[in-house]
Amino acid sequence: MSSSLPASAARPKLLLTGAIMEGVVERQLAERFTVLGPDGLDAVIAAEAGEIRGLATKGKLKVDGALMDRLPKLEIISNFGVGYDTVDAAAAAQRGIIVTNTPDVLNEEVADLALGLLLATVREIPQADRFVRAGGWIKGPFPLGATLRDRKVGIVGMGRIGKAIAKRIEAFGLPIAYHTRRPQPDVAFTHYPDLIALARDVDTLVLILPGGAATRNLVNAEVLEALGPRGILINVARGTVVDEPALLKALQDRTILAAGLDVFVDEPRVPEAFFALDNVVLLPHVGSATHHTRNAMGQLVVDNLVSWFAGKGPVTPVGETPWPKG
Ligand code: NAP
Ligand code: 8YV
Repeated sequence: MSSSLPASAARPKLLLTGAIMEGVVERQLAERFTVLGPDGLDAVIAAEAGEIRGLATKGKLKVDGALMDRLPKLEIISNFGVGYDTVDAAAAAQRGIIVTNTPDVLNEEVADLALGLLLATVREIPQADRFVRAGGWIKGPFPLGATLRDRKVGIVGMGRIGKAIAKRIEAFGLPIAYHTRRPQPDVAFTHYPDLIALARDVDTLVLILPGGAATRNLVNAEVLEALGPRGILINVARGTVVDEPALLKALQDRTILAAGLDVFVDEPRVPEAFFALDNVVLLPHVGSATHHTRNAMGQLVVDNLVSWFAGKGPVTPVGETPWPKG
């Protein structure tokens, strides 16, 4: 891998693994690069493998070591999204390939959504809306329900977005504690190295940490049991962080009170058993889904590639592939 640009490579070849954002990403990339894919991806890779120097990707398709090995000239993988659990960043690092993501520009948006989902779940806002539409109010009042007032919130993940969520929860006047592997030096909340101990001491868990092998099923039956019958689980992280069948059972058996889920294990397929439950609010992974924020994320995907191929290094490299190299 080399960061120097030969004069003949004025338009480096880029592989697009799927649609990202036509207006913001694809159009700008097409102005500067020879964009290959996403149609006929396999055939394109077979024909152009030795020429592809950049890759832009979003979500679904796994960018693993096997794919990287098919692209011997690959220098950079630019991921649309701050979470890059579909990109094997360790494999990229071993091969000297830079990985970039889209941090910070979505912090406030995702935090807003997390609080919206928390309120919707505790106060049953979608259920109340359905009640009015179905003519239920004519027959009698909507039943009294749970409150945010006496809750203690545990945040799992206290990074960029976790801190933006904490700021909002503080404004609601609720005590906060958190679980991460290492305590955060710049927050005053109580740190729990043990997630089960945190779940036992709070009644509301908000998940905002990366997906991938290291966090798979972190929130399992034991954690849900510790959270208890008043417990509310909000997941705006990744579906894989939660043992989905265990959560389903806890909601069905009412061993926790309710859940608000923006993310699922096999998106966009949501297990149908959730649809029958009135104690869960389901969203289609919309944490960052506004024009404003998706535009900013798309621009960062482009900026990383443009900066790299101008010889200026990546703008937002991930931790596994630091720049300048450590
Ligand atoms: P970040 O700044 O890197 O923060 C990640 C936090 O998670 C850190 O506090 C980290 O602390 C903690 N963490 C990492 N691995 C952990 C583990 N194994 N156990 C416990 N804690 C762990 O990331 P961010 O920008 O806040 O984004 C967080 C995640 O939110 C993303 O990776 C993505 O999955 C998700 N997300 C979802 C949406 C959506 O639309 N729903 C939108 C944006 C992001 P330690 O390293 O000390 O453990
Ligand atoms: C995106 C996200 O919707 O940034 C993330 O990690 O989960 C969301 O902002 C997603 O990455 C796009 O596929």
